[in-house]
Amino acid sequence: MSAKQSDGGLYIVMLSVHGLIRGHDLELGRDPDTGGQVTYVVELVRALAKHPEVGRVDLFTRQVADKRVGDEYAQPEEELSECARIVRIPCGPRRYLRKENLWPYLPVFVDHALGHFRRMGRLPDVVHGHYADAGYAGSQLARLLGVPFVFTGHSLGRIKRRRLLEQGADPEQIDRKYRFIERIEAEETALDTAALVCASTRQEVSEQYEEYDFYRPDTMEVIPPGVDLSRFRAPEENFRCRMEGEVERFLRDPEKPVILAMARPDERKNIETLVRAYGENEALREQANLLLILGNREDIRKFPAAQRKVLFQILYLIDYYDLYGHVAFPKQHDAEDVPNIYRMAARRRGVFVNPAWTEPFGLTLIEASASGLPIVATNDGGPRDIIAACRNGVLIDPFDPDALSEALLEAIGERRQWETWSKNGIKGSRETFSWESHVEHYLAEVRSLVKGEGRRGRISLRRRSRLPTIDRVLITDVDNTLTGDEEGCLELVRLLHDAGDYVGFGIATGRTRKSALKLLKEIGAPTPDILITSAGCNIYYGEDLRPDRSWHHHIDHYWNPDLVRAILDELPGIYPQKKGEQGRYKVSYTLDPEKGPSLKELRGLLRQRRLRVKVIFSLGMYLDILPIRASTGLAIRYLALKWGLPPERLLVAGDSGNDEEMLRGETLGVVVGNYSPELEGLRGAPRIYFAEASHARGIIEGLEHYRFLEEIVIPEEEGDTNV
Ligand code: UDP
Ligand code: LCN
Repeated sequence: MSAKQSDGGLYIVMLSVHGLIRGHDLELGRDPDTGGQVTYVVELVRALAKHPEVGRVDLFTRQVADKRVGDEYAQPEEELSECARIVRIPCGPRRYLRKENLWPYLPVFVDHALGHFRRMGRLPDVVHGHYADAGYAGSQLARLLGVPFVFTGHSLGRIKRRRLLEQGADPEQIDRKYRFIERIEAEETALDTAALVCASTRQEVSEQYEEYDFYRPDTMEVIPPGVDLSRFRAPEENFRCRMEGEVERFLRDPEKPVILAMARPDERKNIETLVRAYGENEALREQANLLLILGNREDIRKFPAAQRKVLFQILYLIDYYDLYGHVAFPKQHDAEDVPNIYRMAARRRGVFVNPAWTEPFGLTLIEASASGLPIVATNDGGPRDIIAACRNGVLIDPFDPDALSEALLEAIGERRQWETWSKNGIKGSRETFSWESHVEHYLAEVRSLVKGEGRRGRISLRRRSRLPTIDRVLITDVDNTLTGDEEGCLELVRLLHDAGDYVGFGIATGRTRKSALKLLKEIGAPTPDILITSAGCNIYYGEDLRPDRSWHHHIDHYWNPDLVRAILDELPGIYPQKKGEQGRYKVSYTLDPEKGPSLKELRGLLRQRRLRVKVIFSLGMYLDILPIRASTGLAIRYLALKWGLPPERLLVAGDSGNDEEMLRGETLGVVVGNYSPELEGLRGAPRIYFAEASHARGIIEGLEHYRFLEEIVIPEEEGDTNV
């Protein structure tokens, strides 16, 4: 194929939420969130955009407006090429936040992304999320839009957590610091949703994803990343560059071979062990200088604690071992210097070292290889595959400083071997790690997904006009939100009635239609304009309760209730609920936890039979199996898309854990005063109002808080002032 299929070609949306992403001079290493993943997504997007089959690639990232970072990170759009761009999506406060603090804002990101598609009038053919945070956001988007989801983990929470625990870390402390619970849960959701998981190494599939409940090796493909060969190449004979002077001022004998390490200042990169090994080995100090490139710094004291700790420790060790004259630790470098730094080290017959505790891939290693620099690297995922493919170095145990020194001495000490490794790296990196071959492999997979899924169950963006007079809707849970205070409920009904036809009344409940309607009648509430039942399985409209058939069509995808029943009916300790509790999209049981299988076993059994379902266990006994795409949160977003209602015209009220998903996001949330403790985590989340009053009076208080029945006012949102 030659000409670009701009309109007809594939439309791919990549999501990479955290860190600082722009189209030029990437600030890699500036902070722990701006490293290999940022290089990877930007290079992948550019490479995909060159392919004739691809019509458009958008890279969605977080919009940041903060005087501590460049203005371009606030720009809503940035062109990367004719058919690729960065789209910056609001996600909570405008200021720059580290990735661990983004969790409460991801639903907001999802709502804004949906708004973007609505404005564009076009849906992507595939959504691809990178890392746990975009894995979660992307799963939500893909489930709702009905398009295939692709996931790349980059680095996995369970593995990092295990490594930290092996080193004696305190579980509670690390869970708090790294937010492992949210991260791992998001990774599980992403794996559950993904039609394709792109791994960078074989080990990632066989040893890392394997630790996850939703491990499905048949969805996983090893597609190693590439290296930009137009930037990284071997040095010419008399090569010199700007950085030479920068480095020479640190060193007594600058022409000695260089041991180069380049990494984000992150404790996982284990640069501390490298400096100790170097400091303690006299032969090494004699034979080589050490060059450390650990991002850029001005005033270390202004860095976040984790980064500060790493940098102070390195400076301390340089002083402790008195490495002055032997170690170069430049304060600044820019993107253009990076290829030159490798070349500078290659010209001095040096070695690149990466002693990280774990390294999912390690782009620096293929950059170094392509520059003709042999490598010494940790015996883990990426380095294993890279050294197997390039035969240009040694693997080491990152916890053994003596082995590290030995390997470094070997790499620089033997001239012939150095030559061989250098040549092998240049050749091997070209043959095995190119973005062009990555893209070919990737598109072969994506093509079959898009073809396989077709347009079945895809959401249509055409706006309907069946809710002609309604321009805002209150959607509330029933049990204990609308019910519990009869008089309050009647007062709310009166208020809505008096407000007129432009305010819609919606219900979202786990109950079936029949039982919800019966209860509404008992408490004197009118038939709702919109009724969402069975935890998001059904949507009905108006007095005559017309079902939304396209929603059914959408969630029907992957749904096979007969097979669910055939599997579960056989098991001990599980008993089907009454007929009235069963629905076309709800298979319900009571489960005796003493006699029956655990939830993990249950999920495993369903997965083995290739079922993609939601398993919900509540009140210690009720077990509901629902279609994977059914949820009240997604049903509400579907309504917003379908009827063209912006999220701020939807006020959502609830009281308990199963309302959490629908409360989050850009809609206006109200948690009534009698809420159950599991909603405590919503405090501080954007657009969530905790009412003082309970039950229906709490809803009334929420309506007043947002002036929902008048001109809607959203109280000032946290963080907007810090621009
Ligand atoms: N990098 C850089 N300057 C630094 C540290 C890293 O430019 O001070 C770049 C490096 O060239 C590579 C990326 O950041 O492109 C790091 O990727 P890698 O996969 O090695 O590690 P990650 O940061 O993803 O853990
Ligand atoms: C994250 C990492 O830690 C690296 O090992 C990878 O190279 C990078 O992401 C890109 O996938």
